[in-house]
Amino acid sequence: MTELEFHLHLGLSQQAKNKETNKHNEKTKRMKIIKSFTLAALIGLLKTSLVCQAQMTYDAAREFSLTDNPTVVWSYGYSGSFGTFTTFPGQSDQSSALPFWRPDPNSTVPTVGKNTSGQILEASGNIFQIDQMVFHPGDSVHNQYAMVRFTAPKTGAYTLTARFSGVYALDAGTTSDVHVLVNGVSFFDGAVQGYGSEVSFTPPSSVTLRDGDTVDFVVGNGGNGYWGDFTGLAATVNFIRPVAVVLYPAVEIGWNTEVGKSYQVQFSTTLRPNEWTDLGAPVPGDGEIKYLFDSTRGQSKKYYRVLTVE
Ligand SMILES: [Ca+2]
Repeated sequence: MTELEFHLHLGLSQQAKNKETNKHNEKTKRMKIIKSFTLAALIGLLKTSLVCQAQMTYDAAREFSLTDNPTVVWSYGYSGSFGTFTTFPGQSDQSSALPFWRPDPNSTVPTVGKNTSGQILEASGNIFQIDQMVFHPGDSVHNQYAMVRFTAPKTGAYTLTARFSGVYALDAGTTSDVHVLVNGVSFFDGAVQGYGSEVSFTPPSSVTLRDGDTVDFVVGNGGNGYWGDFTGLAATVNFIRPVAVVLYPAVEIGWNTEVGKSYQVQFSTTLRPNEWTDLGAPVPGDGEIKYLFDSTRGQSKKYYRVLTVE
């Protein structure tokens, strides 16, 4: 293989992406006309939809379930690897005043639970407020995170709030690391240090989620051991409006070809020598320019090259 042409860097700002998209649309007038009709039709649907769509607030503590996991938009789980999620398999102690979800009947942590006793509970140095939702990371052997997951029931614009608080009142109190992830990628990172310590997060603008996208509320052990790391969680996710049209910039790669030669397009997100991946199958040359489309949705940087395959 020999490298034929170019590297195309897609580390574009949203404004630059829009500019590129506009250029592309100008070149493809026929497509633009079709898109205009499509958008007009969708905007009509959006107006109709807005009349029927009411704002919906989902509250993790209010909707906590001891019996169902997942329950509507919420699920309870854990992770030994940051960004992944395993649903608690179903064990919960429903006879306790402070019932929890757990990985198995023999484990106490990681866990997610709620004080449903109707009174403030004090246990093993923890002070659980009435109706407070709490979670606790796993032990020092497994270093697991405890997680509460919101799964978007429909595509739209959402706002969200998260407040994490220290629950363990002895010694140094709760010492945990807390996070909000969107589709497994960190959106907020913070730390709770001490009983009553609070860390809050509210994004400055709405977040667009598609049907099935996830928002995870996560607690870890803070890097200093898991003992006494019960952390309170108050989390709400608010559906505020539907998004009928979502446009993402993509890339179209074109290159000159020769008869008798074959061409392989590859992409990389790192530019490291061994981290190139084939984009589709080799393309036989015929003397004309060949084109290939690729999605860049969700990727801040993507590089391309075209190789001749002898
Ligand atoms: Ca800790």
